[in-house]
Amino acid sequence: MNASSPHSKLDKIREKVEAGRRLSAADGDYLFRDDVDLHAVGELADLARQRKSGDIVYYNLNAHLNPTNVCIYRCALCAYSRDVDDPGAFTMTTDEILARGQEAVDAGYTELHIVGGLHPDKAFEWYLDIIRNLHDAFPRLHLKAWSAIEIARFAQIARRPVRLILEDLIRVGLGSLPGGGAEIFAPEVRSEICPRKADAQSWLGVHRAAHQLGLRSNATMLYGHIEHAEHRVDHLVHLRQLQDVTGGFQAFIPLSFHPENTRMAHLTKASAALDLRIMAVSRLMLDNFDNVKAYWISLGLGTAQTALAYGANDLDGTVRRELIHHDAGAGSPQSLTVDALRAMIAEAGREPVERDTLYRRVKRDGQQWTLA
Ligand code: V47
Ligand code: SF4
Repeated sequence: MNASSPHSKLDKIREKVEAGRRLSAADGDYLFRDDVDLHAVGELADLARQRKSGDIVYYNLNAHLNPTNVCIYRCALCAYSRDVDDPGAFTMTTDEILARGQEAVDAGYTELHIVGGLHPDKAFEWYLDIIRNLHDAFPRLHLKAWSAIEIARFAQIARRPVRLILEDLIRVGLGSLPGGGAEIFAPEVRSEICPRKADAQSWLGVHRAAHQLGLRSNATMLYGHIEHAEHRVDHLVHLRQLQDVTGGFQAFIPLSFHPENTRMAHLTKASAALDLRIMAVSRLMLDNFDNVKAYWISLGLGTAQTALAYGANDLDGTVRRELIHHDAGAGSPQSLTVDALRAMIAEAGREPVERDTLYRRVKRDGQQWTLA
């Protein structure tokens, strides 16, 4: 029986999706096969998306802030990090950081997405103060900050449990956790692409603790390097399991690996076909996630817009000042205007809706905004 014959595996998967039943890991493996029609997989994902969010596609107004690129981990996947003495190493001052907050507020942005490197000379208090200073100065700006890798490291250097680290951060103004650092959970892949990073259990443990404290968070998966389909499915199943327990994830963001300027520069970037298949299979497997983001910085504008027909219901965002993907050769623009974002969504036949970080609707008059 081939992939498209009547009563094929794909038909059985279609029946499950139509009935709103959960797909198995074996279903996920199957959908990742090259000989399974991409458009058919996309159509199923589109049905799953339509059920969750109808015609709405969310976008938000955000900027990125990377306070330092100095990092002791120096992952093979990373084009962004530097050693302390390297040319191009930087660590921002408090004034520079506050100026970025002011810039975001002046532009009417609702969110600052803050992640950086693990600096050998900075204590947890340095990272804590970044949140405190920004929140004190700009209390309406949502601070989505520090990946689970950073939180796990803070716990190590401060010799305190993750829960207490998170409580400190919440107390000074942390709004939510971004989804970075998940990469691929499988240890045989992790040991090649980011051997020093916190492992899967730590990443999941940080998000579990955050959810238990009432923080919402996101989840990512970095693909298009040395991983195989079974690693992606394993990754998605781990996320789905934790979401079953906590319900604290807001969005999933598949991230397409950009090899340029990394120690894996010999690899070729994933094709648009793989980008779209991963978007679709993610939407189908993560039946308990409300939102799947097309991160245009990583996908490029064309593929991100097409991804809206392959399961994505969120186009992140204005994304001013992004460094991590651009340092790795992302050819996408530095930022998008709101008009451009809205036009991309409308052109795809969907209704653009501005959200804040917690997926509440935003009512806007130029730079002024309130929750709708
Ligand atoms: O964890 C690093 C990835 C992530 C490369 O939560 C790379 O809303 C491609 O997590 N090629 C950081 N990817 C970005 C991230 C993110 C992005 C957008 C939205 C959200 C959210 C989170 O970027 C890292 C890593 O997985 N990354 N280097 C690279 N060369
Ligand atoms: Fe450091 Fe993150 Fe780059 Fe790894 S990916 S070297 S943890 S900045």
